[in-house]
Amino acid sequence: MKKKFTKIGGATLKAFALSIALIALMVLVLSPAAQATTTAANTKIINNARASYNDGTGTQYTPYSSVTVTVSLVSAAPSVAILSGNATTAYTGTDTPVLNNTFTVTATSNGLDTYTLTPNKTGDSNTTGGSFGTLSPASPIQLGATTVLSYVGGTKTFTVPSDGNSDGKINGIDTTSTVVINGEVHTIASITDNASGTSTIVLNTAMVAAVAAGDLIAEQKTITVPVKPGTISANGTSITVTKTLTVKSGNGSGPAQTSGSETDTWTNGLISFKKYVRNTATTCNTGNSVTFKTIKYCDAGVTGNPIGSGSNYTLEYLMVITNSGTGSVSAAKVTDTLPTEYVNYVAGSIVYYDESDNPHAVSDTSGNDNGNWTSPTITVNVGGVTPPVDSGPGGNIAAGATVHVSYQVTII
Ligand SMILES: [Ca+2]
Ligand SMILES: [Ca+2]
Repeated sequence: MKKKFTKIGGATLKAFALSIALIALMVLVLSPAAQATTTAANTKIINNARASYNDGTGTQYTPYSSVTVTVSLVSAAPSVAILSGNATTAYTGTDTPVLNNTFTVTATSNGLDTYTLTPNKTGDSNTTGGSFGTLSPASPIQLGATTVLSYVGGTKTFTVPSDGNSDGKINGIDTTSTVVINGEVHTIASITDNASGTSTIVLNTAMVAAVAAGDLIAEQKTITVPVKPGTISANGTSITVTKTLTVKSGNGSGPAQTSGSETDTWTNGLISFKKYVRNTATTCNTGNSVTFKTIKYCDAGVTGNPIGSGSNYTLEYLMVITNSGTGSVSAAKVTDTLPTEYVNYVAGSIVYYDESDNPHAVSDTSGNDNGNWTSPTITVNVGGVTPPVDSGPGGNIAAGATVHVSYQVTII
């Protein structure tokens, strides 16, 4: 840590006395082994010098001189760390939901400094453009800092230099502050803020690591950056937004530090839906087909006889619902309206197959399970092992999962 010294006081001195005072001050500056490794801003370095001599007439003189130096604030790049890691949520619409990223910012200046906060979008994908909401707390922020003079009575209590102003804060640190000392995070139990000499800081918890004179007591704050996903470009594909946080000391004119990169992801489900049919008495061989639980269904070329013919009159439909997106879908419901002038629904024939292909019979009555037949429409809530009751919204289908619904009709 560099030091700057500002001369704020002095006197008209005889050359001899002045030289003594300056030599004393130089010793003070040039003997770091005897001094703190870092000195807090606003520390008053008060140096008293006294000369004594005999002017040759036998008269003793002892002129006295004092000079006070105030240590300046030296802005330094803060420490900026990601507190919450990469986050993932399901996209639900333009700029929703917002994901909150948190960062810790820790002072490294030697006193109360003002820091500007700037989130930087370093990349995004599958969106019209991710953006940021208002930071909390808003930029700029202030972080206090001071330095240890000594332990007092254990490992919770420190003396620190007075900041020259008894205002209830020591270089910006008070009982609401979170501070970092030698890498340990602590809260403040109490402070004694004296106008001169030394002040005192008492921690709530004892230090584990050793602390030496000159170690920084640095305030830390947590910054929340709200990240908005923008509007999705391609359904079924995730949105990503990558960002960093840059923090500049010296109210934006001092050294800066930028956090590591953090990527948020908004998943998006996408349902593909396909209906197939088979005649339960024959095997279909036309069009596109799917084999489900060893039975083949087709999307074309299936034939059947009217029920009055006595054979080949039962058709079985199979609906395949696949989530091919990156996120789950919700409120998944299937409805199918039958051409009742040509077919009759086979009572009790609805079966729901869950994501593990396990069958679940669905009663034709409304409100007692996840589906019903209310002529001319079949309604089935789907998703999960036990989808929600059909009087409400449908269920959730996980990314990559497939569910099925089947039912039968006879040809009139
Ligand atoms: Ca103060
Ligand atoms: Ca039912």
